[in-house]
Amino acid sequence: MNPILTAIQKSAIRIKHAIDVKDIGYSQEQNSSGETQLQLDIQSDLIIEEELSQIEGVHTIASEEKEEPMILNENGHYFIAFDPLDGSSLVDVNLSVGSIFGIYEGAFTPEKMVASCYVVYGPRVELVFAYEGKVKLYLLQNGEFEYVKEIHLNEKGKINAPGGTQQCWAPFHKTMIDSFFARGYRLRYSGGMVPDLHQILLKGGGLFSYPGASDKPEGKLRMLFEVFPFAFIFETAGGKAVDGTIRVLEKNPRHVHDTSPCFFGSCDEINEVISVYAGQQ
Ligand code: AHM
Ligand code: MG
Repeated sequence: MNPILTAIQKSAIRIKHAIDVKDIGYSQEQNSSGETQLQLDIQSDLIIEEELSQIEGVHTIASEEKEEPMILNENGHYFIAFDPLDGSSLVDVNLSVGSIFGIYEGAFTPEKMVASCYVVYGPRVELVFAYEGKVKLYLLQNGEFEYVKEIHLNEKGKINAPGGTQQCWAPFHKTMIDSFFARGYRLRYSGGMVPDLHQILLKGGGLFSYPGASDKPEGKLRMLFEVFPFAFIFETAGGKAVDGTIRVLEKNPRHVHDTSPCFFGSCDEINEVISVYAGQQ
């Protein structure tokens, strides 16, 4: 697992550099020297592909930026699914973005998941890695990721991060979200899944939701690239991740880009989601 973590760290340093220097959103095709400029998310995808290609143990990669999985080494046994730059449209307005990784042994199915990781590119670059029952936070300092601490969720938090288009929510979903606010939960939603979930993890708990709604019955977030990695991290940190009814890690996408409604949080809030959604069946 160490070589994979090292490859992710190297990718993160290169992606951070690309975010810092690129004028994405202003020039799309060519830079001043006439070189083709790749969109930042494509560039991030290529960086990660390049770094993971150098690790012998990696069998297959799947990326939000690639239509189909790509076999790197038939003799490897790790399968890695990643969203190279989640929330990339937020770079133009200088909000935080992230990279997300799910690491599997033998196949892209949640029961084969062995580790998961994300990187937040914010005022600081931080990396969170869940493996062998622990969730660890690292901070990029002087070109290296230094271990900071373990992350544990409390039973209950104070943050409410409700995703999706409100006018398309089911009425019972709106009532549930409103009732959290009525009990003092504070709105924290940037539109970047990585910083929004990072905040809930570091502040001890709360609720992030991206429900199925009339405009997107299966939600927006992709199981392999966004939902499973965070579900693994939340469960390892002592929280829960469900689709409203069942653990998201009990679902199996039929296609690599399939989405699912999702709710991440501490146990108290997620138990409430399950009971509200059960009342609607
Ligand atoms: P992306 O993969 O195209 O960047 O979209 C994913 C992002 C998530 O980071 C975030 O939680 C969600 O889209 C926000 O969606 P919305 O603007 O509908 O609330
Ligand atoms: Mg994404």
